[in-house]
Amino acid sequence: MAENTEPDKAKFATRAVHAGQTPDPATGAIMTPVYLTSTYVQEAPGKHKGYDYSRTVHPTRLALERNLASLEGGKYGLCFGSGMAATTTIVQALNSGDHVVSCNDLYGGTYRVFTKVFERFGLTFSFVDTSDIKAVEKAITPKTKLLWLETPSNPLLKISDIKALSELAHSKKILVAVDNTFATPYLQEPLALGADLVAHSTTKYLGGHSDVVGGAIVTNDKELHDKLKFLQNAVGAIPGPMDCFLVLRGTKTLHLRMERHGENAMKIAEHLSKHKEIAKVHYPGLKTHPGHELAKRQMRGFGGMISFELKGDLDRAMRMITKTKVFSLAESLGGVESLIGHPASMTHGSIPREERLKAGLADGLIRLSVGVEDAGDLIADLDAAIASA
Ligand code: P1T
Repeated sequence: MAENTEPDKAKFATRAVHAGQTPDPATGAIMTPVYLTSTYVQEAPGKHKGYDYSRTVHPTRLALERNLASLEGGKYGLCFGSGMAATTTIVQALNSGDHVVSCNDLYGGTYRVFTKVFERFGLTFSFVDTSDIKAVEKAITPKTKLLWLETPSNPLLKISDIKALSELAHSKKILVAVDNTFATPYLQEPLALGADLVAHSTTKYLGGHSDVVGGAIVTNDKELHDKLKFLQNAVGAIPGPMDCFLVLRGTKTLHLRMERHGENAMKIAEHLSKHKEIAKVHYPGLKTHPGHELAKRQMRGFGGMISFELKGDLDRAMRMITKTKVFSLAESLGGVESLIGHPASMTHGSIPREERLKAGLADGLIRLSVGVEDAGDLIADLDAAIASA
């Protein structure tokens, strides 16, 4: 991009394409090179071009870190080898004895790392419905150091009030981290709403093409950044150069893809909500969704994720998800292609059934990651699968 352009003052679409990236100084290559190098030659000990070792700092990763920071409206970005590595690094900044209040509808792997890994190191977690501010207030103890939010949540698309919860948390000196994977920075900017940290699985919409696993954290707080940057280097859960390149290529079209994901999801949610074989539809774009008004306030659009319950028994739901032809039965989300899944046995299988049911995640719940295909084809595919199940 032209040197006189200030990417961070530019609008989202311009930042998506350009932020963090300059033509390669050696060749003029417009695309950020995939620097396949683990180390850098120094003129004298400690005298180098800013790069000493690739776990610590890497040029392709740095471009992605700057790009994601810009998209989230943050000063500092840090990239990781997976979304779980990003989440883990945030929790690693806490100490044994600290308490975390977390949403109770969240990615199963996040629940698993909190309870099966970090509880062994003396951290404690309370899982509550964070769309209810009073429930959060009640769960806070003098030891609470972090409020962990997913909004919209996975898989029930619950909406939590980032601004109000940040005010509550900050009044008690508690940090707020928002997993913004479902919304993406195009639809929601948690830092502007008061959160301290944004976490991502870049595997999903940021990468956008189901060809990479990655994670990221963005913050405006220098002290927090320094702590997390130390952990990124000390623990070493970094992404490889090719993975960084793929996510960087993905973010260039994030705004375009999110518009289509949202348009398609809205049409499908409306269709399903009128369908006589459907018992329940969870989509924040529907006026009947309890978080609809809040989602309208804190998001630019409602995103591409939907979950629903079919009428009838679990077997019918399990049959239906194997009958689609355009939607593929698979874990993950956020790619250009549509996916269908069964959270209770797939993405959320690591949450005990009792906990799942308490959070409202029914055994028969079906989750859709709506892609960017033709909406009519997607609706016809779902209708045919429901009819044949
Ligand atoms: O898979 P990984 O890149 O490590 O990201 C973990 C993660 C974190 N946060 C949210 C909200 C997520 O949905 C995920 C991963 N989720 C799936 C694989 C899934 O199908 O829900």
